[in-house]
Amino acid sequence: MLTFYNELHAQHRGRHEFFRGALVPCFEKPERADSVLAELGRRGLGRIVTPQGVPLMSLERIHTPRYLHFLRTAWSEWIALDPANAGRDALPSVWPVRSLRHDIEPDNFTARMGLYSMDSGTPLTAGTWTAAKTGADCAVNAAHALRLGERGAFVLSRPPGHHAGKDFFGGYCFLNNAALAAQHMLDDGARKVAILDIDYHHGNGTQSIFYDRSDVLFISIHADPRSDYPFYLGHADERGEGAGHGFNMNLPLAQGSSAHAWFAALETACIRLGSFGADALVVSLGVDTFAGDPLSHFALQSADYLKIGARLAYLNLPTAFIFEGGYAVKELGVNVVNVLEGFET
Ligand code: SP5
Ligand code: ZN
Repeated sequence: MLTFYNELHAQHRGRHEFFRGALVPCFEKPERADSVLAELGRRGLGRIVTPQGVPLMSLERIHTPRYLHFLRTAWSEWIALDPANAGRDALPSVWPVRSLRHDIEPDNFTARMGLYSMDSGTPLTAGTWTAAKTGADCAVNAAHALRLGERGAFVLSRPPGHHAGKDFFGGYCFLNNAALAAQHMLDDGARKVAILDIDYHHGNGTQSIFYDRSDVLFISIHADPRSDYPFYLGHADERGEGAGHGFNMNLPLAQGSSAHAWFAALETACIRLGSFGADALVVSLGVDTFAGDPLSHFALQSADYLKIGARLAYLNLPTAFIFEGGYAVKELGVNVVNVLEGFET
């Protein structure tokens, strides 16, 4: 399996996220990718490739030009407000909720941070654009490799992507790598692409991007949004709208669900994937379903990730694995690489 990786991911290095009235150290940190890279090396699982840069036009297939412009220029605007900001992360503090307007982009930088975000847990830093862009490059390159005949590809990038919508960041995500990979394959001639999101958190960004489309099936297994981030999307009754009706499937599970319950949901997902008839599969691979994850409340053990990979291989589709969440840094490498090894063998 080819792994697409760019060391510039480390340019995104948030100091703090806002949590219960305090700034706490970021969970989403460069050491996460280091853990996976080290384990890939130990197991010798295929080549590691630095991606070619893709044109901004590829990102505009998913994200709005206005949002991309904001992300590219945000850091320089932030430090222009006050030179001392160079030593601080940018976090939003005001949002246009119901009854407020979204159609006029304010001049004020803080107001634009709120317009283009969904939470205060996702710091924007000096290297955020560089890291997010090179991560998106990895995703598009991996999609291209599948179109050229590879059976599997792994996108080892950060920040993650599945919470980011067409014009907003949040949940540690800025550019939706899974959506970019799926769209690239469609633009390159695939007729139908499925996205299976197995991160602990619902992939609200990916769902919202494809909600009215029938050429992309989105399926997500995640913690019930009544109790867990992103809270406001991910319920079982969200099935898609218009032409997309029937092409969105949410499989929420209660906090504390067993590995057995999780694998039953995976089986439901695989049956729908089989009937869809996709030309390719994108997996949003979060391993925050691990029993030892500091943010989450599922019960998967390291050996379970081998079983996931094996089950997905049985679907017999060209598959791109996109790294999403997972915060138990020490075990992260083993858990992620177990999925890839289970897929390969
Ligand atoms: C990609 C991904 O997994 N994003 C997850 C975003 C979750 N954001 C909310 C985190 C809340 C932090 N809770 C700290 C609990 C410490 N016990
Ligand atoms: Zn997650």
